[in-house]
Amino acid sequence: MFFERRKWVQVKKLISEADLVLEVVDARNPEGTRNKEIEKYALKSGKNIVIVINKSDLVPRSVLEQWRRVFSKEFLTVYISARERLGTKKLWFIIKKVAKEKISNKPVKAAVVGYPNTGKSAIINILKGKHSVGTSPKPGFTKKSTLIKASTWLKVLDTPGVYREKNEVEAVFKGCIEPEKITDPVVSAIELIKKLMKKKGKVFEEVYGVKEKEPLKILKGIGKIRGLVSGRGEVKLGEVAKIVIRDWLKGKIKVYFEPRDYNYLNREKIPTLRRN
Ligand SMILES: Nc1nc2c(ncn2[C@@H]2O[C@H](COP(=O)(O)OP(=O)(O)OP(=O)(O)O)[C@@H](O)[C@H]2O)c(=O)[nH]1
Ligand SMILES: [Mg+2]
Repeated sequence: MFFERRKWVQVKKLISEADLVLEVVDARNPEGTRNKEIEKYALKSGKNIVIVINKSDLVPRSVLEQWRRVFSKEFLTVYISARERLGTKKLWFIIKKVAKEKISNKPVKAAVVGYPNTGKSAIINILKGKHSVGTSPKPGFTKKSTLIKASTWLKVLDTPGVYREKNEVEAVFKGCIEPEKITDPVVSAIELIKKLMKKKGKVFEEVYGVKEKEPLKILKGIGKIRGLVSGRGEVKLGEVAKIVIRDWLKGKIKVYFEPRDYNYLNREKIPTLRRN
């Protein structure tokens, strides 16, 4: 298993202290970046969950609607783009709706949780209306929690990203690790290329201008185009692999996954944890 135990302990504690949970997922792979363990924990602790599909600027609206529909069978779901500031009114509306269930005079505290790099801190900033917590293309950027007053009735809690994956390859695919910290970038990049090509065969030709179809040849091709070649004429594969992984993280490689990729359309019944 591939995860960071210390952050899990920290985030679970933060959830238990919050009134509701905003689970942020990446629009390019909403199911893959859903953290079902966190969802179960939040439900067990009696917290309502709202799924926030972020980075919706990278995905067509029809696909976002499909995701919203399937997720809505379990939790209230909204799609937004923190970068483009799209959907923020809807987000406020949904938070208000869920927060109303909390009858108290104190402001409601919403924990913003989810996989690394999904845009949790960016969402905190748009709810606050100004830059108040740091954001970064490096996954794992937020290390400590920060409580921000977003309005008279709402406090939002920024938390470190948490994931649990079976290996480094999966963690790279889901954008959990910063490229510099990957132990075997070439293996991860090759597997990433395979997955992305399966979804969109010509994506590497589109992004880098390489016509090759084999992952290793694609890496070599990119290396040659970018001039990442050693004195002896060998492509610096490790460096090229990190470039590809970084470009995937940043949304430069435009591939997204749909509910049918997760067999959602063939599922008779989506496991219902609880409706909000
Ligand atoms: N395209 C796009 N990029 C976004 C959006 N929101 C955030 N980003 C980018 O995604 C990267 C990660 O954003 P953060 O807000 O730092 O993500 P985080 O979830 O707080 O990440 P950790 O702190 O590492 O867990 C940054 O480079 C943001 O600029 C969005 O709506 N669209
Ligand atoms: Mg953050």
